[in-house]
This record gives sequence, C-alpha cells and structure tokens, in this order.
Amino acid sequence: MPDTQDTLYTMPGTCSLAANIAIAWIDAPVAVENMAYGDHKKDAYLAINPKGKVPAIKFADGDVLTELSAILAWLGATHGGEGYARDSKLGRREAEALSFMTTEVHGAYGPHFAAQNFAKSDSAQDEVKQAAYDRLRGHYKRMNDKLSSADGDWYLGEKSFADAFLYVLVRWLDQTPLTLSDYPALAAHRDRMEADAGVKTALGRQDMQPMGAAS
Ligand SMILES: N[C@@H](CCC(=O)N[C@@H](CS)C(=O)NCC(=O)O)C(=O)O
Repeated sequence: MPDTQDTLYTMPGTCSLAANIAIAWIDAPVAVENMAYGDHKKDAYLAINPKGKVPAIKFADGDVLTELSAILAWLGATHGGEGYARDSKLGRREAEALSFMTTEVHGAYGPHFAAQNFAKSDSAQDEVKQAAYDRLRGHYKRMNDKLSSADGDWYLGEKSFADAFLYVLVRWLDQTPLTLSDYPALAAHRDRMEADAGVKTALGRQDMQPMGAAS
C-alpha cells in the first residue's frame, strides 16, 4: 500500500534530532519513525537512503530528501509559515549557521565517531582524535561567543532551526574530552532547550533523555 504521509527517519542520539525538533516547533504534518541503531544499514532503510545515514524524509509520493540542512530548509519553506521563510534576513543567517554546523562542526566529529576512517594504527588514530578535539574547541568557542553576542537566548538572536542543531552539537560535546563549563552560553542554551515543550516531545519520540539541569 502506498504511503499517505511524509516520514522523517531518525535514530537515537543522532543529528536527526534537529529535524525532529523542527517538526515539533512548527507542528509539521510529518511522521517520525525512530529506528533502532543498526537498522540504518539494513536493506529496508538502504532502499530509502542508500547512504545509510539519518536523517532522511520519505515523501508520500516516494521521493526522498536527505541531508539535515536541506531537510530543515524544506521544512521551513513548506510548513514553517512566515517565521521560517527563507527569504527573510533570519532565513539567510539560519542557512549560513546550519551550513557551518553541518559541514564544519559535524564534519570535525569524524575522527571522534570513526577514527578508523582516518588512520590505521592506534597511536595515529589517537593523534587524529586529539587534532579533532582541538578543532572542536575552536568551533565551540566560536558558537559560544556568537550566542553570547546574540544576547544569549537564541543563536541568531531569535529562535530558529540553528538552535535545534546547536542543541544536538552541545549534547555531543559531553562525549568528548571537552568540558561544557568552558562554554557557559552553550550550557545555558542547553538548559533553555530542555525546558522547551517541542524539544521534550522530540526527545521522547527518539527515546532520548534530557542531559542538563532541566532533566
Ligand atoms: N551530511 C549528513 C550527515 C548525516 C550523518 O552523518 N548522520 C549520522 C548520524 S548524526 C549517521 O547516520 N551515522 C550513521 C553511520 O554513519 O553509520 C547530514 O548533514 O545529514
């Protein structure tokens, strides 16, 4: 039977949480299908996204959209109303921030999540991991400074999808040798996000728990 609804595919702990939060914030008519870790490499999902990664949206007409920043752009343009229109100044800044976060910051996590893809020996893998953590320190400092200068509440001065992905990145920081207390604006942002009803809904849909003071 053909699908009658657009569906976002997610997995616990992953960047797909940002799209899930966006769906909650704008109340988009998109179902969220949370897969168990590992299902992303099984045939059923590879038939949807041959890259074997989340997020992906499968549309009711069978078309598929992958890449988080493209999915967030589609959500904003299609279901976001005026607040998420892409031709606004906020929309431009949001696209810029999401490109930075998905390519530079998420990209820098490569050696942390899969050091074997970057070096062979244990010592070489350790070296690329340490280099990645140094790079991440710079990225988190930049994001902490930007959030502080934007008045501290929202990354771009008002709520946007950049906050949804920033929250994911701040959660990942806890898995690294970096310390969240070195980035006080990011720590406060995490607590603000975890008090948000849409974030709570999205976490529940992905079988995830809040991590900070609001938990
Ligand atoms: N460039 C992609 C990256 C997607 C990505 O790396 N997703 C991760 C989760 S955060 C994933 O599915 N990893 C599973 C794997 O690589 O096995 C995007 O921005 O959507």
